[in-house]
Amino acid sequence: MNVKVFDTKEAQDLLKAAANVGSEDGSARVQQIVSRLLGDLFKAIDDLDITPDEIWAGVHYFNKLGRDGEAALLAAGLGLEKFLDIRMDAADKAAEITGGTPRTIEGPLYVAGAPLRDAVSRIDVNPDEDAGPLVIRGTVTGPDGEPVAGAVVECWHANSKGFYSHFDPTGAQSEFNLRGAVSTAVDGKYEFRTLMPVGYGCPPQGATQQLLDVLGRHGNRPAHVHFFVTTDKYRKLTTQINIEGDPLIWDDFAYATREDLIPPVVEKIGGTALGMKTDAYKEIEFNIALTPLVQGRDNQLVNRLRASATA
Ligand code: MBD
Ligand code: FE
Repeated sequence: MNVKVFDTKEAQDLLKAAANVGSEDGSARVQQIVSRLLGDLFKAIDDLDITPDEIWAGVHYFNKLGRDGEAALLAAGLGLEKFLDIRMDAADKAAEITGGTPRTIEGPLYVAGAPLRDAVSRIDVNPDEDAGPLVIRGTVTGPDGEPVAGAVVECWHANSKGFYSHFDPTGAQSEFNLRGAVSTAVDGKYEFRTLMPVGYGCPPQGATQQLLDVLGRHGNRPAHVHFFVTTDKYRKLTTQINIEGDPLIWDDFAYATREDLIPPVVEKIGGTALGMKTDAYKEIEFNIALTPLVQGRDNQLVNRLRASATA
C-alpha cells in the first residue's frame, strides 16, 4: 500500500483521543504510556506496511495468550523481563551500588506461602524416580560480608520432567513440592534438601511457543533453581542458579543465565544420614551477598501479581 498517514492531523487527533492525554479524568501516567505505545504501533503499521490480516492475527494472538494464561511467560521469552534486569543493573551502577550476588529474572512460576523452616528444609515432598538427591546450601551475608540472621531464603524449581508444582499439567505434584523457605540463624546459613531439577520447556500448544516457532526459536530453559532472599535490613534479592553442565546453559529462552550464577556441582556421600534417598548425592554451595537499602528503602522491589497457596 505504501501510504504514510501517521503525521496527518486525522491520525494524530485519533491517537490523542484514544489515549485521552491531557484529560482531567483517568490516570495521566497510563495516558502517557498508552499514547506512546499506541503511537509507536501506528507508526510501525505505516513504516512496515503492516496489513489488516497481520493486525487481526496479532489481535487474536492476544486472546489466545490470555486464554493460555501465558502473558508473563511471553514476557520472559521475549526478553522483556531480562530488559528490566538490565535496567536495574544499570541503575545500581549509576548509584555506585556494587558487589552483591547478581540478580536474575523471577519468571512466572513462583508461589507464595511455602512453609517456613529454621535454617534447613527438605522440600521434595513427592517421590521422583528420575531425580537424584541434591543439597543446596550457603551463607547469606550483608554488604560488609557479615552473616545475616533472620534472612528468609525461598527457593523453587522444577522436577525431573521440567514441571513446577502448582503449574504441573500432569497434576503429579502436591502443593509446594520443590518449593521451600528457610530462615537463617546467627551464622547466616541456609540449606535445602531436594532433588535435581531438569530444564523447563514452554507448553508446546501454548501461545508463547506458537510465537517462538514463527521466530525460529526454541522455548527451553536449562536446569535452574530460583531464589528470593528477603530481610528487613537489605534489599530483596531475586536470582537463580543454573545447574552446571546443562547443554542449554548459554541458550536459555528467557536469557537468565549469568556467569556468577553457575556454582559447581560436587559429588558427596553421607546422604542417608541427611535423610536423602541415596547415600551418594550432589551438593551445590551457593553463597548469597545482599546489597544495602537506598535511603532506608528497597528502591528496586518489584510488585507483580503472584500465585499463592497454603500448605
Ligand atoms: C521457568 O521456570 C522460568 O524460570 C521462566 C523464566 C520462564 C518459564 C519457566
Ligand atoms: Fe524457572
